[in-house]
Amino acid sequence: MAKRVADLIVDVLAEAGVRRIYGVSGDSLNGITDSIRATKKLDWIHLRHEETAAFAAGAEAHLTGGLAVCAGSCGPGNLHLINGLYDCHRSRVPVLAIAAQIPSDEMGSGYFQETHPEHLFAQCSHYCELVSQPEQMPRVLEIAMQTAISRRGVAVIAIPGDIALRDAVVQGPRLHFHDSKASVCPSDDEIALLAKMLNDSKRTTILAGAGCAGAHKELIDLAGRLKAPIVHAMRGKEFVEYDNPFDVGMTGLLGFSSGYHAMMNCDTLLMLGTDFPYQQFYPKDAKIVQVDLRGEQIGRRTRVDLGLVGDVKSTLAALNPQLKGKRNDTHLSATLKHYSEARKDLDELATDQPGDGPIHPQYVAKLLDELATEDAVFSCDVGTPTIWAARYLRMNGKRRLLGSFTHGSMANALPQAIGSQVSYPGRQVISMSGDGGLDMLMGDLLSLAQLDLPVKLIVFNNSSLAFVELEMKAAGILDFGTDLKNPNFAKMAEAAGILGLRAETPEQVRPMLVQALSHDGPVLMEAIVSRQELSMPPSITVDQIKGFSLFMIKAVLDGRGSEIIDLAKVNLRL
Ligand SMILES: Cc1cc2nc3c(=O)[nH]c(=O)nc-3n(C[C@H](O)[C@H](O)[C@H](O)COP(=O)(O)OP(=O)(O)OC[C@H]3O[C@@H](n4cnc5c(N)ncnc54)[C@H](O)[C@@H]3O)c2cc1C
Ligand SMILES: Cc1ncc(C[n+]2csc(CCOP(=O)(O)OP(=O)(O)O)c2C)c(N)n1
Ligand SMILES: [Mg+2]
Repeated sequence: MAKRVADLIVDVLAEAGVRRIYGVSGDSLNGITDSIRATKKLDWIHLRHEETAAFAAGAEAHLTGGLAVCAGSCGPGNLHLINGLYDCHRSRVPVLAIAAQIPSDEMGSGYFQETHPEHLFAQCSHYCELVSQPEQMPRVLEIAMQTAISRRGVAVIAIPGDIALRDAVVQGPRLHFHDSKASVCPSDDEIALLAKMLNDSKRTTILAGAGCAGAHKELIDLAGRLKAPIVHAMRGKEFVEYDNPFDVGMTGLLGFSSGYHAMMNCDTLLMLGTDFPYQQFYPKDAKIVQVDLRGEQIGRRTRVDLGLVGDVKSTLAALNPQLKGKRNDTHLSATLKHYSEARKDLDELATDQPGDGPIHPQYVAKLLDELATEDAVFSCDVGTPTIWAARYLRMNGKRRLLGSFTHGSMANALPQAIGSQVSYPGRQVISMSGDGGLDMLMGDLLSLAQLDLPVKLIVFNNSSLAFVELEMKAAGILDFGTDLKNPNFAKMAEAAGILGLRAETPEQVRPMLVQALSHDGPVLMEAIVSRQELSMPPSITVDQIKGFSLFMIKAVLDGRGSEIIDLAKVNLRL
């Protein structure tokens, strides 16, 4: 039988090492799904919502470093991919999206389900093209794949269902995909200039981000030579924090006061592979050096005195031998001391309190960290679970941490856990979900049972959109539109064929987590956690204090005095 374009697509993907496609089927995708069924060269990961498919593919790409693929049927089917694709694109993970299109002879007529994916996805992709005849294949597909891999991000092909069913003209792949490992090093002159700046500095602080992946040894060597504390940005946590005697925590609103002060008190800030976005957390007077693989990243977040294009590993390999002389370690020891105090304060917030509660979410997160396996994969929802993950999960070089850190979309954790578990069936995968986050893409709870994915779904049930509530309070406005009237999630999980557990008191948390983590199948464990758990910025600004007292006044005027007492009860417990 003649090969169809759909078969060619499957061949090219399989040949390039792609193992599966995440998606929801539909008429215009029939050619492709039928070819997957018949050839058995790829797995079809059948989900309930296309947004889940895109997030799941992004998680696979993040963990493996390789290309992952998702697909949606024409019109609304592929439109549902969009939020997940934005996340993948902004996180710079290589993902190919196949957006099926309406019949080619109907295009332009306003036909049933007609949209224009090549316009819709233009903003969240490096490449986005319509396949309008078989002769374009596999070239267009291969360009899309090559672009996603080499520029790291999303590429989209839109293909009408009828074109996928036509006979292929070219019969096989024409490209071998090679993940380039080229190294990029600044010039000798630039390295010498950087070495001089650092040799002249008395108090250097390093801000290390996700671009330090694979350069741990060089980074630690550098910090030792400079006697420099290392602050990390959130996406750098999994690559920087472990086996690191120079670690002083994260900075930013969710960070540690020690990370904040280490940056504010340095005379030279060395930014390595980071795009830490918050301008107000950069020092005003220090000299700033930024090293990034992408020249266009330099100077985006702060003024920069010296910007170098290079990968962290090669740059440090060239730089480190040029850092000379004995250095005073006053700055380092002061920041390390500060870090251990800040760490202690946060750990004290993460204890259980026997009795009727409340369960502190920090306690759940700390126990999760303690009980999870050495190579667990964690995902955390945008909302307070991101805070608990940042502060209480310890990375070790084998554990991984996924979030929607750049795009900042809710409901990422469950879909990312699905993609992680599908790609690593033997690993423990833990989703730290908000109740609001779980609600948003709840349909794919059913996928855990259907696909028999032993994901450990831990729900921080605070009956609210708590992070937003906190933002509203900090901004001095009354919280509004943040209540969640929740079902019993554990019972709901049971009804879906998933083990459901519900911890209502602190004493229940540890035994239930042990049970959940050792369960041989999917499990949802909800913990009824306190709602008003403050996660204060490392340095509380006058404005923020103003905001809080304003909230108090408004709340009192509004007759909500009891809420302030609740807030005090939870937070003044030290
Ligand atoms: C609710 C919420 C709150 C948050 N609060 C905080 C917070 O308080 N603190 C915080 O830190 N983050 C916080 N984040 C995350 C934040 O938005 C950013 O995503 C994060 O700080 C960026 O981390 P990064 O710089 O390590 O990674 P990225 O933004 O991914 O930047 C990595 C940089 O490294 C470069 N690069 C890649 N590879 C290499 C290489 N080999 N060599 C050199 N350069 C390379 C890239 O070009 C890029 O510029 C929060 C997110 C959410 C959702
Ligand atoms: C898709 C989307 N919608 C809205 C927001 C704004 N937002 C950020 S965090 C958050 C609340 C999350 O609630 P939940 O998952 O319950 O976590 P919590 O903060 O309560 O722990 C909201 C609404 C967002 N980031 N993404
Ligand atoms: Mg919530």
